[in-house]
Amino acid sequence: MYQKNILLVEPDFPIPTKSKNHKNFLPIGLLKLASYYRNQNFEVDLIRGKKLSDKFITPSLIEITSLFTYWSDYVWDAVKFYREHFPDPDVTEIRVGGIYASLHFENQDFRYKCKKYHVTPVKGVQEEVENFFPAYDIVKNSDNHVDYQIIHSSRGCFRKCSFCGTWKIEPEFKGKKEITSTIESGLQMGLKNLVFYDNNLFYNPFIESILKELAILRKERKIGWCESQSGFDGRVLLQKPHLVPLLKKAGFRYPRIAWDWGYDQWPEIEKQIRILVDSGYNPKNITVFMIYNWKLDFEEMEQKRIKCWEWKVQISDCRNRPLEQLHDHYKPLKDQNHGNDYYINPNWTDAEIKQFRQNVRRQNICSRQNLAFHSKLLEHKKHFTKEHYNRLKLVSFGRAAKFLPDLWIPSKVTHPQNRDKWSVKPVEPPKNLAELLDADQEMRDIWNEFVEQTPVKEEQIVCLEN
Ligand code: B12
Ligand code: SF4
Repeated sequence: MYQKNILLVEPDFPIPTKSKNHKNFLPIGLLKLASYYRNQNFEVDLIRGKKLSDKFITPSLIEITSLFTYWSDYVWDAVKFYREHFPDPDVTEIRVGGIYASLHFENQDFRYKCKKYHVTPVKGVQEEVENFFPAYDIVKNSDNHVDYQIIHSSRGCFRKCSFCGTWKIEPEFKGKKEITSTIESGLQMGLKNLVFYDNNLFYNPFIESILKELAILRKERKIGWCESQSGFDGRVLLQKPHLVPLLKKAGFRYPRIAWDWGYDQWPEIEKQIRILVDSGYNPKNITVFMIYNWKLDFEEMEQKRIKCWEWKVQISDCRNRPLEQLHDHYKPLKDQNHGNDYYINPNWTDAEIKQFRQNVRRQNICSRQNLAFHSKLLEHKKHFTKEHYNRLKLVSFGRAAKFLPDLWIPSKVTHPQNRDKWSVKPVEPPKNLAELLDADQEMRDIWNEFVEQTPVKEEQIVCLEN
């Protein structure tokens, strides 16, 4: 006999349906709560969006999770929906927890809304819930293929960077001594891949033995790949480079490091990348996190970007969204310089933010695909054949630019055309592009010579001329 009916709610966050079960957006906090309540023999249902349960009519408790502060509207929208359906707080308690709730716990507006809807706010990590293995069975069914587990092998971060909320959500650093007991139930369910949500994985004093444990599990084929969502702490990495070969043996893929501070720090970052490369990581699979729309201005961020181009690593550009920010209506194609739609740092303009984002995106494509330049027209191969495409990739910038009016070179600082106004002009290729390409004898000669001399795979083609 169930004593309580618990409804667990993930608000209708703007996550595309296809990404709902992606490793970035599983409501992991709610899955732990589900196990915790099941253990007490309570009936539990998970709702993703605004719907009523078909398992029970009146929930005794509704647990609503929250994520980014700028998604707070979705949280209150869910609260309103459920409070309207279950108006009596003595019959149905509603609690809101998770990241936004923890970061805004003391905030007046948050408190006011909690009072208005008779909501109990909950701050931070719930120790009593943490020990329960997330109820992946709720999201794992024939339509959804979850083959990974989300893990925290540590909580907190001691660095306390001013723009970051982690040390407010998880104020105390706590590291696990071993990992097998945390993951073994998941391994039995076939969840072989491990996604670490730690803020600072390397800071755990037991990280070495955890990596060794993982390396053994990997050798025994009990686990697949591992990934750390946050970057590895570069300063710890430099002090303990021997962790990187262990990381590799443990099956960590796509290593990430952060370069949040000035351009002048590039030699340090270069050393960190070198350590990763020396342990067998391909630069293409290394990502450098960079916060922008922050203290460092556009010019300096561009210099940092170009350094990453020289290293041929990927950039993950993190637009600064302050912890106080309760909305974000950023639209990549729209001019939003008035600053009402999303946060713009006084050092930046909307056009610079969008330009930097675009530059990073184009550069990442070039690094990944070994291209010397980028052209959106080249991305959409509808205008020419595969051979034309390869010919264009082979010739000098100057020659290619004759055919590709939007050709862009990563190695140069690219400002927006107007610092105060963002505009995006659609670029059209010359009408008869294929014919023009065929008519260019020199380009055909370069291509033929290349094909004759270099029996390489197509994806290895880089710009050869000049
Ligand atoms: C992993 C992570 C990501 C992942 C996954 C996010 C996710 N789904 O959680 C990815 C890579 C997608 C990501 C992306 C970004 N992130 Co992030 N991320 C994190 C990180 C490190 C952990 C988040 C986490 O653990 N989630 C899982 C939580 C919810 O589960 P849990 O902890 O096990 O849940 C416990 C409690 O929270 C509680 N609980 C949870 N829900 C509920 C509900 C109830 C009712 C109760 C009682 C309890 C409860 O109980 C659980 C058990 O103890 C946090 C930092 C941090 N330490 O929180 C930053 C963080 C959330 N990210 C942040 C940022 C800025 C970003 C980016 C915007 C970066 C960027 N500029 O590109 C992007 C956003 C992209 C986008 N789509 O908008 C900021 C948020 C700032 C803000 N203003 O909100 C944070 C706080 C880090 C920071 N720099 O300050 N991120
Ligand atoms: S090192 Fe990273 S996780 Fe730690 S406080 Fe700084 S930004 Fe946050």
